[in-house]
Amino acid sequence: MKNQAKSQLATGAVAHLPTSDDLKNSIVRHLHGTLGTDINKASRQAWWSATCAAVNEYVFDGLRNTQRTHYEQNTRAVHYFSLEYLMGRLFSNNLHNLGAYDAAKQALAELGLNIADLEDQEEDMALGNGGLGRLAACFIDSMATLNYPAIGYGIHYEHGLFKQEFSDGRQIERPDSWREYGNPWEICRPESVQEISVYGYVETTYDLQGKMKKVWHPGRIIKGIPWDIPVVGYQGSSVNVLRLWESRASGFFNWDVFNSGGYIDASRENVEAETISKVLYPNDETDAGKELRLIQQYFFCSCSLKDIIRRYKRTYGDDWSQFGAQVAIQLNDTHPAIAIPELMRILVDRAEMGWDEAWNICQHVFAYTNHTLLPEALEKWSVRLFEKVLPRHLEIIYEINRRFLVEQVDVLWPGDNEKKRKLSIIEEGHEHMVRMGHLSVVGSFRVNGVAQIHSDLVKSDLFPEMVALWPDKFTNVTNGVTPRRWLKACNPRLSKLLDETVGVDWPRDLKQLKKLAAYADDAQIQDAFMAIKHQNKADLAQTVKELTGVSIDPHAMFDIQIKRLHEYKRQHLNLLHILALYRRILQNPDYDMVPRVFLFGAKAAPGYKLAKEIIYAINKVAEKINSDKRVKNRLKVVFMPNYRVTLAEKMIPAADVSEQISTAGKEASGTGNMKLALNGAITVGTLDGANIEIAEEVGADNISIFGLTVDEVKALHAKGYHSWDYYYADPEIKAILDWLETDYFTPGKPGELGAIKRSLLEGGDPYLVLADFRSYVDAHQKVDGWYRDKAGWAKKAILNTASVGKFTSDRSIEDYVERVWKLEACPVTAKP
Ligand code: GPW
Repeated sequence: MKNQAKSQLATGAVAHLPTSDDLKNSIVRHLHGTLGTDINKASRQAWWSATCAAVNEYVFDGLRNTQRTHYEQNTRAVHYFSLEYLMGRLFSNNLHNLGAYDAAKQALAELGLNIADLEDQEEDMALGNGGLGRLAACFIDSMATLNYPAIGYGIHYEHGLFKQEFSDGRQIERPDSWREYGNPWEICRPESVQEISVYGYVETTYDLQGKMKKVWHPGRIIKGIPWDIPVVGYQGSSVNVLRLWESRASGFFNWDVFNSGGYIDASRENVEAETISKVLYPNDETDAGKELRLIQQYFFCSCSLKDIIRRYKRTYGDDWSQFGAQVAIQLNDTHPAIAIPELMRILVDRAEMGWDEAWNICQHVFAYTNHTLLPEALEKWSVRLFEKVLPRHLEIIYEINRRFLVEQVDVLWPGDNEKKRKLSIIEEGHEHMVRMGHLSVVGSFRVNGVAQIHSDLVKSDLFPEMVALWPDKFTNVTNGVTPRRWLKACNPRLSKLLDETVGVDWPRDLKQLKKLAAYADDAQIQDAFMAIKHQNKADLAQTVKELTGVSIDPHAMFDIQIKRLHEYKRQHLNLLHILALYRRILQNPDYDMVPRVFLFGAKAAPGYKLAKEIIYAINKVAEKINSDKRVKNRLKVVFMPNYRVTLAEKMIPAADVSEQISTAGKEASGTGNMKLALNGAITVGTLDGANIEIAEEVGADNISIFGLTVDEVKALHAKGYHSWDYYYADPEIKAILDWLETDYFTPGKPGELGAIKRSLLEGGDPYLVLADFRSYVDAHQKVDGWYRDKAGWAKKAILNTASVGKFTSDRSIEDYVERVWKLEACPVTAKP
């Protein structure tokens, strides 16, 4: 009853938040009227669908009120363009944000159902690879919560990120068919269909006044159909929209072929058109350079721009003067950068606007977030491919570049061809390439990195000349994570303790957690905090048993590394440490260490050979260690299969130690680091990305920092790094690497795990694993010592939770609003 009374208090877009009786009635009504079944024979799937339909009555109510308010207020809005949205499940998230989770739990209990069982009916919506896609999901949650008029635009992939299985320790990819049995959270909007063009050629024509005009004769026309996913702000504040485009063959285009007997050709064209939104590219931080990927990027950018323009014209007709004031577009990395020449094309070719006026509009609309400095992730498209797929856009890019080089570069550095070569949007080499990062900087009014050190490096190392041209263009917005999903929903036990100690406002005002610091030495709170951690660990142990068959002891220290598999993230450094501990145990049966469970979760891009070898090596080492009686449970190693948002929600609340061990300068920010610290894990980390800011917030006593700094990494590379020196100088390193090459972990098959050693020695160890090894082992030794002091550890864990309020995505969004978007919040009230 208390919960019911509380949920009624919320105000915002949703007029009446549901009580458990409301939900119960509605669920049964939907079971009958929507699912065509009844309570005696309904499957779990049917119950889940009926419950979602019941929840949607409130969600859609909020959606209507929000859209009406935005239309009436005619507010400036931000349009978030992203190829990826890693949403995870929406059922419990929507319930929590509606303030109706407890009501639903009760309603379902009264119907004889367990809410957790229903939650497990839902597939993850995995339309993203990792951090970049999950950031987009956190941001749209925060924008709705803070009442900012915002739309997320992206692609409605039929298949999201592949599912991962292990076969004899090796990664196998299986297709993800998240929508096979429908998706209750999306609404198809056929009335807002768009058409876009690709391929073809450009004709130069002249009108009667002799004015030149470019006419693009496309080779293909493709339809984009929008699916809207409501994004429920916390306590039902606003309900915004994530609009995802699905590609279809354009009907009329195929009709002739069809009628002339070309049924097969016509259906082939259908297949090709529908291929565009068929599958998410599984490469994280690598530029595949594939034709279909460029078409995906253009497809959703063009559909989205036309959608924005259609909405704008409803109010302003052909008066473009307010476009820059009404529309902000945030480019999530360079993946949607093609939107810049596309808007130029629409303005210049279609609206017949002069170039300068059109360019002025673009430069008031676009802002660009850079998420990486890794050279292999900086997108480049070959001019040849561009010419084939988007011939008119290539011409426009050439003109943008010509003017940039003449009007900007040559003015600041007259006659300096080296500067022009370096700054040109077109890279000259044996194959000419379009540099999408350069295009994004030139076409945007603001450029930001995602953590302070990363933003500094964007300026100093990536685009120093651009900074000289436009010093005020560059800024920082440190990433954040939504505390609704990453604390309130995933860690209900800790959330309850927080409600009781710091009050109930922390989910929308995370700085409130600071009040918890006053209890860091309080024995009762320490016990409560650690009891919660223990329960979460026991729950995870159960999941581990079910998924892998491995038994782990919740009394052991849980040491967790969860993130995509990448050399720069250095999962193999973690593995070398595990091998060092194992070897010490074998050499000294009484080796004294705090029992530890090392848990990994990571997918490797299907074509990333070494990443897959690292997964294989961890699995093989795990097998050996977990079955070795001599270890006496001091060590366990578990690689969780199919790491995804839903698994993260189970692992993060159970972590004692958070592994954030990238080579300094390589991880732009990281966001898992924030989630783990928020849930009371202690970080073992390098001074990289947001780790630096986490260390500032939690203080040196509550984090274990190791390794070379960014400056030291640069200095080492400058003087020449020789990984062999570490191999010969450090007997433990030598022994471990040699061990990996024997058949100890792969009986009868020596050399099976040799790839890691080869990359670290012959390969030159590009990410300085061996250089950081010793200091990494020491950082863990320190953590081992800390853990032996129960009260001391509890204090550190509590202070981590208490100190990381800065890393809410609400703060990131407020930073964007202030430094980039200049938006006004638009509170929504429900129509009575
Ligand atoms: F290469 N990030 C990611 F910059 O998850 F585009 N995928 C990507 O393709 C790229 C970046 C890209 C990540 C960064 O690695 C991580 O450090 C950062 O926290 C995250 O983006 C969100 O900013």
